[in-house]
Amino acid sequence: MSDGPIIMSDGKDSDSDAGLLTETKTRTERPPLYKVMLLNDDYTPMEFVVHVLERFFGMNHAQAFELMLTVHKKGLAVVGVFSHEIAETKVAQVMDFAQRHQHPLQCTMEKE
Ligand code: TYC
Repeated sequence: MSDGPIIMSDGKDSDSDAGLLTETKTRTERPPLYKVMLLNDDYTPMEFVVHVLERFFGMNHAQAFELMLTVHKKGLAVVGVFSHEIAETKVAQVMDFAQRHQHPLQCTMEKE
């Protein structure tokens, strides 16, 4: 007489999952992105804003001039989209540079 499966009170044999693999699907979320924005004001010279866009946002002169005019006309514009750490660095660099030149230029960031 051979030993058969041990039958449990719930009707399943004790080894019913033998050989099954446990697959866990892990969702990898992308880190959030942040818009960096420049705000218009009445005092910061246009050339200074163009210089900021060239220096900290890697734009050529024509791109920088066009975006400066957009901020001037619309009140604000997104000048780049970055990870949280890079966005914070850009904002700090622009704010520090403006303050050192005594211009009231404002730069902010916002979750996309
Ligand atoms: N409005 C400013 C002027 O007429 C120019 C300016 C543009 C200032 C963009 C800030 O983010 C700015 N001199």
